[in-house]
Amino acid sequence: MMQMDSSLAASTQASLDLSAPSKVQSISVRNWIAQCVELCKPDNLYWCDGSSQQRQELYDRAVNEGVLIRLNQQKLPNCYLHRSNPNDVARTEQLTFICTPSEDMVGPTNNWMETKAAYARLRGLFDGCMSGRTMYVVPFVMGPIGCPLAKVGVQLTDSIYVALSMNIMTRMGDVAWEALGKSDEFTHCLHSLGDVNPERRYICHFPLDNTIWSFGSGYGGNALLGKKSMALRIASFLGYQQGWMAEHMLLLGALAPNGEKTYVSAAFPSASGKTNFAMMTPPEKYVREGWKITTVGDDIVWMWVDHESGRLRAVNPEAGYFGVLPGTNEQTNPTAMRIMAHDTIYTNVALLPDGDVWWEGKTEAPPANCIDWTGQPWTPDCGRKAAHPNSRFTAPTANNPALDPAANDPAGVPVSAIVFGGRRTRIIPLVYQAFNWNHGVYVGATLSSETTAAATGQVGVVRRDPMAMLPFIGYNIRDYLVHWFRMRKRMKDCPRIFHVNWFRRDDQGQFLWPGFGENMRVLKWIIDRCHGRAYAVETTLGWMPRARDIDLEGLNINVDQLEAIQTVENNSVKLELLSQEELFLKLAGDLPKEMVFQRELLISRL
Ligand code: OXD
Ligand code: MN
Repeated sequence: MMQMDSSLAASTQASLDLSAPSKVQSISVRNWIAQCVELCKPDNLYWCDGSSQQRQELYDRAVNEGVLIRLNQQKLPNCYLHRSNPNDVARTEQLTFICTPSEDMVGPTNNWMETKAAYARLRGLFDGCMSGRTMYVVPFVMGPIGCPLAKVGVQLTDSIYVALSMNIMTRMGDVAWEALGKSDEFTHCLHSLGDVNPERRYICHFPLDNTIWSFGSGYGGNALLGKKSMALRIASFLGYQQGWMAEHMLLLGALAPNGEKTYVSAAFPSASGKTNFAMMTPPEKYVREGWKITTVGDDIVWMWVDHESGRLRAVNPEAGYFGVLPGTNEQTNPTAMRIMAHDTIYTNVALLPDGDVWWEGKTEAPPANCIDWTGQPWTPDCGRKAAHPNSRFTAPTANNPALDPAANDPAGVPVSAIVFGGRRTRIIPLVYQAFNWNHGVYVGATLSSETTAAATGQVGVVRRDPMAMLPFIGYNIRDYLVHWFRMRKRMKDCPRIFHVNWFRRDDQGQFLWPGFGENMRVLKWIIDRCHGRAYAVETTLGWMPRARDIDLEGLNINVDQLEAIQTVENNSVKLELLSQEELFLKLAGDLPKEMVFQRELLISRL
């Protein structure tokens, strides 16, 4: 850990008032902030308290500094637009590191840097990086206040956009100092935009020090350190040590007409519809019958086993949504459209002449003209996209008209089903259920998906993305998989595990399943399976509904077409098995034995 004398910090920054407000009771936090000031040498310190008055002050300041553009306040009250540096629009997995003394701790799926070497390299970058700038002190809590898993983090950042975004995405401000009290247990998050140069961009995690250092990027997944860095990478490691789970999952509640409530979590890779599924508006017919879907979370869940019931319970550690915009509209996600109608930061979308915003897919017809996400004039025939493919909205969960009543309950909610889903054009059927927990872990571990714009790199390439966690497992995947298998033994009544694929296409490239709200029909089968009600047949892959077990009433799809979506060819499964080889070889001698057995069982079913 970085060791520095805090009195030294005070002397070199003579003009800077370092004195922490009295509400900051933790000596450890005070010393750490002093050390970071000494290193980064900001001109000012700004203590974010989470008040609405201060939030307004920061928005005004961000507008004056040109970091945010105030949008049409009649149409979009308290909404702002941010344009990032064009080189800084997505997570940069190749520049993301787990830093530990030995490489074995991070395994074959992470980039590794040796702890001391990483601190040395980054200290060089952080040295003086905030001179002429303000350092924002952003205390925050991940998890509902009072939840046994809730965790305090403190982020120091020179980005006002990051400070304001953290205010939305986390429980930010004095509430965190209260939760921390005199304790020294907090995640140390140091962040600087630096000169936003990809050559000097590092997102480094030090799980053994409960520390994250992120330099050179302002992009959400790289810079809002409570999210991917703390609530997934650091938390997954803590969960492994302490017997709970941090997962890249949405969490929804399904209220049936008879009052039965079922909670379902689902892991889909980045930008593959978690937000849409978590906020799903069921088809008319279901709404009329009295079905209601409510959101607990759309990106991350923390899950633990309740000792009394032996069941898995879950919370959403976040307090906001950082959702993908292209393709989001009144039809695909009306709830999201309500959520982002006020108190929202839009990033990298187009600006309309009347101060409203636009992105591809928001309306069928594009605007006649606008300013694109880079600030250039745009017309529909100019050959460029108006919004970036990974443009985002950042909005508080409190804006959600369908927020689950238990979304902030520190006791969490019981999880009945875990759904894994990939983006697969071919081979993989619409839905099947794993035979049991261990088979489900194998299904999740071999999850594959076509890559999206959420991370830099080629889009549309099939990659194995175990549990949709490939970029977020903060330790060795071998231990992560073993942890999943072992969790079964902690539970008396474990969730059922399913696999879905909304993205299968026909030979003409047309989607075979309409997706979005119609996914309710698949969810209904999943819920009925959890409660021991729906029929399924045993197949090579798992338990599958017969075509007549999925409700198709009111859909333009007949039983034969549904059968086509559910078809599984043995030859295709063989190809899948071969393409899993890459993952198996990566793990090589470290492969948990259950993975080998499950694979053999699948082969034996062919
Ligand atoms: C996200 C991601 O932003 O997974 O949620 O990249
Ligand atoms: Mn995500």
